[in-house]
Amino acid sequence: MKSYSAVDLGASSGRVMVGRVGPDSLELAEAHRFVNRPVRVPEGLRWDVLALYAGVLDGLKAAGQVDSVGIDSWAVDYGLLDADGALLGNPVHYRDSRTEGVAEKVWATVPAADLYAATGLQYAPFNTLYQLVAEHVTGAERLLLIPDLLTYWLTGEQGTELTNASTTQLIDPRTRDWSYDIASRLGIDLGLFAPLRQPGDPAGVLRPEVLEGTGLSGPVPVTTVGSHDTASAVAAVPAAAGERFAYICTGTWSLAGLELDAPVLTEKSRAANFTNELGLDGTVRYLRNIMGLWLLQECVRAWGEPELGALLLDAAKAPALRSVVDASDPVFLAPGRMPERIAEACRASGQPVPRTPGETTRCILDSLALAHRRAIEEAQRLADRPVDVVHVVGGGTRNALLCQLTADACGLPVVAGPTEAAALGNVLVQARTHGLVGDLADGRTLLTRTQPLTRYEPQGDTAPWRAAEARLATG
Ligand code: LFR
Repeated sequence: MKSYSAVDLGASSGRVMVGRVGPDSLELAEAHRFVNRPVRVPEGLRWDVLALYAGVLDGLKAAGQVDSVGIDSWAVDYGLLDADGALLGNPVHYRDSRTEGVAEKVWATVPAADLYAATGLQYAPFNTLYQLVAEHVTGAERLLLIPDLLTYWLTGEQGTELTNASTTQLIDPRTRDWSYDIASRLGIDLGLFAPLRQPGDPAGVLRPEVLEGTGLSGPVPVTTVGSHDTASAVAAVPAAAGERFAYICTGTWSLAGLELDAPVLTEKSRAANFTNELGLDGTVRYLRNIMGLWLLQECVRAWGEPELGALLLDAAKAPALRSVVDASDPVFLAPGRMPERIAEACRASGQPVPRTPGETTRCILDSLALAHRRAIEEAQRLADRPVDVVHVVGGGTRNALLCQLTADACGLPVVAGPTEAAALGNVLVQARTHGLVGDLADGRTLLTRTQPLTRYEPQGDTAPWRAAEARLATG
């Protein structure tokens, strides 16, 4: 048996999990969980990255002695360092408004079609590329993506992990290397980035001060994992050998799509705003970003944090598919006024406005299930890869209503679990470096044998979902 600490930072909470892995066993336990509370200061929305680092250190201490540590987090955001390696300011939150209107400026230099052909990345205002153009970086020597920044603080070593680097929109998904041409046309200095690292590569050992602060005895290696949380989560999709599957990574976001061997860079794919992010072992995550449970989190915040269980019961009783919104629409990206914004969207498309929190919650869950359906249908068509089952992983697996609605909307069985998929994918990559598991498929087989999964069969036919889809298209 070996033990691994998996640090997994999400947009609303961070956790340090301990995975214990043997030749035919895999157990995951939570050592420490802490809130990730972005802070709004006069200049904008910022990550409190020092609080996150403190949470990581507390977590490593609580986890105790392990054979290795791996870090994953949300994508696209970064810290800038000076020539001495000191952090220059708090990392900017991807929901900050500084990238508003930046894409149009970028497209005047590099047309959107050229950008997609070169990078395969969806348009999202927060892609690192647009953030860098908005920021006009001066005075920085180094840019480290969030998991790479924390790895640097833990080990003193710098690198740029590939799966997360692919979300910058500066990577060519065919060569899996930098897109030198795009960077030079936009005047982005790729020298800011540390050398690329692959999942499985060593990332140094915990520094003496870290050992002292956490009570661990060295050397404790840090292993590069799929440091984009979605890369780690997809690595932990418990697909059986040969299964034709789609996946949905649920949490603050819903990331719905397929695992492919090669990117899809067609004009149709660009028009449908599908992304080609890089995964483990040469795979491509072909998916669409859907706003996810963010919509509900923001409503719950606006309603003064009512109890979620009661809200979901009310939602289950509320009339189905009465009103739906486009849950992929970037209008829902920024924080604030979410119940009002959802009401406005319903009104604008000529649908009844939800009146109670229960009705609004139902509208959100129906809208998410509908967006899941659309993404999975379109991904199959665009990639010419039919599927038989949808795997739902991540925090949304706890929401039985969402899982059932997703099965109904897709007209496909949903297999829900594991909930801590990102941490499990993180652990599996570390275990691989010790030879405890083989390739991606072996890791997945181990998950199917060791993790509790719940199956939801589709109920009814998909006609009401198709009708709701049509309503949204013409609204
Ligand atoms: C999910 C995620 C998504 C990415 C978004 C912003 O946590 O990493 O994959 O598009 O956050 O970074």
